[in-house]
Amino acid sequence: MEVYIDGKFYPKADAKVSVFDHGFLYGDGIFEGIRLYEGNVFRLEEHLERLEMSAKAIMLQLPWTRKEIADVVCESCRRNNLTDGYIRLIISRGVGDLGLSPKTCPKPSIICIADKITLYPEALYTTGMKIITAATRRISPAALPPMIKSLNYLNNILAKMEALQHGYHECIMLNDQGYVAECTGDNIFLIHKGRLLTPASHAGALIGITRQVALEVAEQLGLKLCETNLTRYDVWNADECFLTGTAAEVIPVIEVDGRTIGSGKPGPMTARILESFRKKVSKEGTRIR
Ligand code: PXG
Repeated sequence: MEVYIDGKFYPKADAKVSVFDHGFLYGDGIFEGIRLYEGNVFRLEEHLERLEMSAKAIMLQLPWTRKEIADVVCESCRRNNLTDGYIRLIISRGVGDLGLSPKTCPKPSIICIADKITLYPEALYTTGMKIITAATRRISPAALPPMIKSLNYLNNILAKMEALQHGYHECIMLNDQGYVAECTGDNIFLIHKGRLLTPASHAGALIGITRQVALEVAEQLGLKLCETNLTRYDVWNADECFLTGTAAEVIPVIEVDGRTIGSGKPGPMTARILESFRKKVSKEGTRIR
């Protein structure tokens, strides 16, 4: 495997960054997780647009055009002979002095890792997943807007550890007001009485690329879309529940906090959304070759 760092490809063992990189020292940077399906990069434009918005939010001037970044992504896939894979695109503030100020970092670094990822065991996509609510709250937008896909994942990692400690793969994170925000690396959706419900971004949800796809296909399936505040009560009493993410794709949830969701089996609408999602990823995208 070869990793792209600032204009060159390095073998995995030699793909290293400086300990003075502020991405490492302070988590000062942003990233995207992108999928490659059948030789096509899924929703590349959307990912790059979100990257640009994250960059703007942290006042990081990207010294590359969108086209140049897109080329880095595609070239990383070709270099590694990938047809299907997972791409981690990272922009860090770059090398600087000790001290928080980004002013000591003259140029940002760009890193692209093209590899494979499996987030949850394959069986869970057919049996459905059981999750719990974490005590750790999603960071408030007043502290750090959760829409920024930053290199600061400690908030989510603390929640993820709670899930794992209790024997679960994933957990719901509530926002500081107690409304459902999202899971640690996935957005959450409910289906109730013919409506598709999901927290709005201001409730603490990342504006997920897969979330957008789920909204599109649900609308095509005739569901009414509703971005609204959701409580745990709403989740427990939903007909169906599923999570979306670039790595997770669309995964059914059958139990939350010990409460069975719907029939206790992956729901029929969830199955149709998953099916439409799979069709979309196999025919859309930016060709790498
Ligand atoms: N919420 C959070 C906090 C995320 O980090 C999502 C929602 C889903 O967004 P997308 O755009 O992917 O539909 C994410 C994305 C990983 C991993 O390594 C995590 C994500 C994406 C890819 C890999 O666990 N999170």
